[in-house]
Amino acid sequence: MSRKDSVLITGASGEMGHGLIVRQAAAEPERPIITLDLKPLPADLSPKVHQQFHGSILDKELLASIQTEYAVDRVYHLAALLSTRSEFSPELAHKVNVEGTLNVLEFTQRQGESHGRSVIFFYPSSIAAYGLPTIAAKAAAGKVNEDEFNQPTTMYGANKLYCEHLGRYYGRHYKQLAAGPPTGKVDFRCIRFPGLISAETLPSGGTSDYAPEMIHAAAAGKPYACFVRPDTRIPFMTMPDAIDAIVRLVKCPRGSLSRTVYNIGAFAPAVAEIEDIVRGAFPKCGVITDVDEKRQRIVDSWPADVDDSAARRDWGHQPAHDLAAAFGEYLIPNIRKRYS
Ligand code: AKB
Repeated sequence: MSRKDSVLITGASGEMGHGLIVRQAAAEPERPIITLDLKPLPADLSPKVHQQFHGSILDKELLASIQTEYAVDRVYHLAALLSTRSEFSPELAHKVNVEGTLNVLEFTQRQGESHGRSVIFFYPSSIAAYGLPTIAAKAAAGKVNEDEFNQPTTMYGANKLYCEHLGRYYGRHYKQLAAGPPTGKVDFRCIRFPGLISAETLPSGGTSDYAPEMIHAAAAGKPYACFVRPDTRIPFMTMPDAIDAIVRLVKCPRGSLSRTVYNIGAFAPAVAEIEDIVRGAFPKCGVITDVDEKRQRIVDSWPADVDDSAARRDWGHQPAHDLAAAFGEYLIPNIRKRYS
C-alpha cells in the first residue's frame, strides 16, 4: 500500500521491463515501482520493486484493486504478445495487445480523475506498424517517417498501430462530446521501436530476434540457422539506448512534444554485416542461412531504416551505440561474459 506517486510497469518480466526496472529504481529510488505480469520477476529484480502483482492486463478486477491501493502517476505499458507468437494466435494477440491496452488506458484515466492530474502513459509501438508493399518499395523508401506506409501485414503490427490511435484518442479527444471542459487525463507518449538487442536477457519470440538469437547462439557455442536472407535490412538499437529513449521522452515537458508517436533509430545493418561481426568475435560460430520464406516476408515489409528527426528535435533522442559500439562496447563483451 502506498499513496506516494508510484510507477506501474505492465509486462515487467519481459526484456524491456528488465532494463526499465533497473533504470527507474536507480533514477528515483524513493519512488515505488509496482509491476503487473503473468510471470514473476527474476530474483535480481524483485528487491527493486515495491510490489509485484501476478496476473493479466485482461483482469479488470485486478486492475481495480491496484486502483484502490496505489496512486499511480506514470504507467509503462509493456505487456504484449510479440509478432511471431501473434501470427500463430491472432485472436489472443488482439485480446492481449488491444483489449488489454484499453483496460490499462482506462485504469490510467481513472487514476488521473481520482488524483486530479494527468498520468503519463508510455506505450512501446514498433516498426511492425509499417507495411512496405514490395522489396523494391522498401529499398526506394530508405528512412521512412512516422506517417508513411502505415499498412502493417501482421496482427501484432495492426494491434500496435491501432493502439497508437487509441492512445492519441485518450490523450487528445477523450469523451469530446461530454458537457463541460475536456476530461481526458492520459498523457499518452509512444515510441515505435526498431529491433532491440539486449546482452542481459534472451530474445523472446520477435521476428526481428534473428540478430540477438545469432549473437547469443555464437557466444554459447551453439549452431544457428538464420531465417532471413543475408541482404535483409531493418533498423536496430541496443536495449540500453531504448531505455534511455523512454526516460528522455517521459521526462520531456508535454508542451515540447509535436506528436504522440515517435520513430527512433540507431543503426540498420544487413544480416551479412551482423554475421561478419559475430564471426569476427566468435570464429568457431556455426551460423548458416536457412530462409523461412513466411517470416522473411514479414521482415521484408518492415522499413530498411527510420527517420527519427522528430524525436531528435523534440526530446533529444541520441543513441550512444552505433553498429560498431553496439557490438564492440556493449553486446560482445557482456554476452561473452554471460557464457564464459
Ligand atoms: C518483434 O520482432 O516482434 C519485435 C518488434 C520488431 O517489435 N521485436
